[in-house]
Amino acid sequence: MTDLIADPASPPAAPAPARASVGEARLAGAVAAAMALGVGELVTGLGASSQSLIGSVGNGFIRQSGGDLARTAISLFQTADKPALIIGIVVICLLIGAALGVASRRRPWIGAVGFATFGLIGVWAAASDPLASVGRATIGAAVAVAAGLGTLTLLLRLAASTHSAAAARPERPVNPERPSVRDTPTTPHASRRAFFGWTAAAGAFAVTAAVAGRAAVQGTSNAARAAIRLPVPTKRAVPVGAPASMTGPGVASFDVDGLSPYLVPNHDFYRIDTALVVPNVNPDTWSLKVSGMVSNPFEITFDELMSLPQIEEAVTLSCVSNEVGGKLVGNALWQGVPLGTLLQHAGVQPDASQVVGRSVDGFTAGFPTAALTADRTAIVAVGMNGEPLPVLHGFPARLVVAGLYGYVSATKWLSEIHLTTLDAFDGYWIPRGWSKLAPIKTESRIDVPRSGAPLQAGTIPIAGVAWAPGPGRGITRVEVQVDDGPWKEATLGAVLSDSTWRQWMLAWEATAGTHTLRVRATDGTGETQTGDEAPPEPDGATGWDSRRVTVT
Ligand SMILES: Nc1nc2c(c(=O)[nH]1)N[C@H]1C(S)=C(S)[C@@H](COP(=O)(O)O)O[C@H]1N2
Ligand SMILES: [Mo]
Repeated sequence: MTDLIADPASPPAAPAPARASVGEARLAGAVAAAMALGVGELVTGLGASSQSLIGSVGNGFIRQSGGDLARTAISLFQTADKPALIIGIVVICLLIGAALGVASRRRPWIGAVGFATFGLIGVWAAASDPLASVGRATIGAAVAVAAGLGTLTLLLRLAASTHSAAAARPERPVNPERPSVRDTPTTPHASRRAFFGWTAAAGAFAVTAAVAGRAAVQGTSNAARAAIRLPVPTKRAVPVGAPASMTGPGVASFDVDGLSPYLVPNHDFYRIDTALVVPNVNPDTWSLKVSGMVSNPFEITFDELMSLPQIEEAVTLSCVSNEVGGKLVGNALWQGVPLGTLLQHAGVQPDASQVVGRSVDGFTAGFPTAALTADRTAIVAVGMNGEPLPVLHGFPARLVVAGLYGYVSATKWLSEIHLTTLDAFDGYWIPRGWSKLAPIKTESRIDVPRSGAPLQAGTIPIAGVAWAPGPGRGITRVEVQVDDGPWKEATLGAVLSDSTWRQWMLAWEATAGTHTLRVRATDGTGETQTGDEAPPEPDGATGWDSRRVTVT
């Protein structure tokens, strides 16, 4: 029986090691994940890599879900959706971090494996992201993993020391007359404070690192952009003595409140692209290749491109996913080198039938060489409305081809112009269900009266824009119908070329009641816009824009 009695000389069973509570471990893990993300942004940003790890992961994510995105509109990744996706990725990372923190309380190796996996996913995503450099991503991921794991280990230890201090408390001598003695760093109160203090500091550092990393990247292209002076074009889009509505962005031909200006200011211009993180291109290291089925493939620097004669033209750009009455269309002055100049220099082989623009981010858009007739404006643009291209609109250079939807022609952040055949290559959106040939359809839109606006009987302007950009097209007639009345011809604004939209206006003698307004346009070939309704997919929406208004 004696052997059942503990030998008083043997050491007592070791007490369970003090651990962070589940809540503390969760917090520590989330902050450690934030630290990894923030440091990753900082390292990739200081490396002046134009892609961040988070951006690469997001792009990889989009690629992986490509099948599902096939059925969604090109407008899916409009400006508003991008922050949502980035925030989603960050939140998921923080949640996984929190779970890793909890698991690491007992098994620290789980945290190590988890963070290393994070890093590998970042490198894997970068490897298939044309914007990212795998070398920089690897360094960034390694430093990020180290920072994340280090943060997790330190915070878990700090939290654990809280509890060991708590456990130790009853044994510690307490001097009731001098309670402040307990306020040493090993007391539970102080070490809890230390834990939360360090947690907050780590979180703040992580956010600062991320912001600084992105700012470093954007600073490079913003500074380069600010230093650019556009050369005087050999041909200006705005003739001397042109009406005020054409000489600058933001002005309309008709004095109607709410009517779209003839030239849309850059900051109001619609933006569509697949880029989760906008490519920040440094023009000093950027170059443009002309390659493929050409007799003289070549590559030019930004300075060389800028030294070639430039033209300026007004061209209306439209997105194929624009719904009838939608806002994914705009008109601007584009300045740059005619695409023909570069193609002539390259010597396009007679068998080539497709021009493919490739972006630094891997996006591609292709259209038939046959579209490049002498009367079609096609520019490698470096300027928009008199300024260097905004970063969002393709800095330092993009393609603008009059009359073709953006997804087949208007490659932003252009890096290569590749000549091939129509059969040999499909641009980005083609396998995703969109038409290979995509001329912009004749469309018209009512801007005013706005729906829901209070209207009073009397003369009310109905006004908007209509477009059928392209050689031999342009808008020649716009008609408005009120209820089931006759189609009435609207007055047309002036245009700079057949490549732009046209403002229109009709003074309506409105009577009290609810009315339906409709608009339709006719292009330069005499063809009137169809009233048959079709969705944007696969080659552009059709139908008449209409609006119900109530007049009192
Ligand atoms: N690199 C790149 N260029 C791109 C795209 C893109 O996703 N990536 N989208 C195209 C589409 S679908 C349209 S409608 C136009 C829009 O140009 P904007 O954003 O300047 O209006 O850009 C085109 N160029
Ligand atoms: Mo588009």
